Amino acid sequence: MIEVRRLGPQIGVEIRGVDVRTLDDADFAAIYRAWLDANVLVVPDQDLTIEQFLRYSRRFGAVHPHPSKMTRHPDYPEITLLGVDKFKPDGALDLAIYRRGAEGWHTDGAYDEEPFKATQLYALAIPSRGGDTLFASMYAAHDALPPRLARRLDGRLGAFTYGGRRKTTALLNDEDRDWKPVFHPIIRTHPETGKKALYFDPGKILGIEGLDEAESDALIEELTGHMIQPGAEYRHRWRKGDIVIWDNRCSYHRAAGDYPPEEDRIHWRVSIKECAGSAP
Ligand SMILES: O=C(O)CCC(=O)C(=O)O
Ligand SMILES: [Fe+2]
Repeated sequence: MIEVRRLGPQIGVEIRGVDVRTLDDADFAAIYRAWLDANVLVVPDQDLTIEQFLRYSRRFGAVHPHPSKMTRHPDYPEITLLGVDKFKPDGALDLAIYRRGAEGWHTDGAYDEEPFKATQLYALAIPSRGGDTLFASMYAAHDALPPRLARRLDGRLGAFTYGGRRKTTALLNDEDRDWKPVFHPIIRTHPETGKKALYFDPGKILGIEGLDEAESDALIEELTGHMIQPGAEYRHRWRKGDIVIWDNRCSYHRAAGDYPPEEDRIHWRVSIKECAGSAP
């Protein structure tokens, strides 16, 4: 029997009593609907090989290799390794690895022509304390926009690159750092739920089209303050064997980035898009 439990007041749902290796289409459809409804889906207690994790991930969409080539699994380019090789040869902590995803609230893949539909993580090793992942609803952020701001954003496009205004490209190879900006509406309608979201990422946005730089920077600053709404968050405390998938079209997330660096926190991670495409 599948058990469905809400985790947060607006986002987050946990499914128990399933083995994702043997899930039939009807049960998967129920899980997929629960995910669309709750934006973040947790399936605990799974015991997977890479092939099994990839097969399950492909039921959500097309799994694409992440642009950070240096953190790809050597044999499976679609798998990104989180938390692996976090010490440099001289013993220094590599902050780009250790604090990946912890620099601020964001959505994954806004820098892509076809932004990521979802990101899915599978927990292989979890530290004794810290290392949570935090989530928040973009629908709530949109719905709480003051009408004046919502009118100002209506129809506006944002320009996004991998490194954004700060050019944060430490995880990219040199040949991949010159990123061509892509454009997405800041108020974006979710293609499956039809609901509007504040689609915005302060770390990857370069500017808002049609505004001069100072106006655009001020608006980005103002929007950053609207991303997180009280009552629309969920904080995930990881256990080994957890699978967590989040919908990048309607949720923000960030890593807490606070676990003891000498302990392991390792995940397999996949980037999922709506459509199939070719690996770079
Ligand atoms: O490690 C985490 O908790 C999340 C990191 C992150 O932002 C990501 O995988 O996209
Ligand atoms: Fe992320």
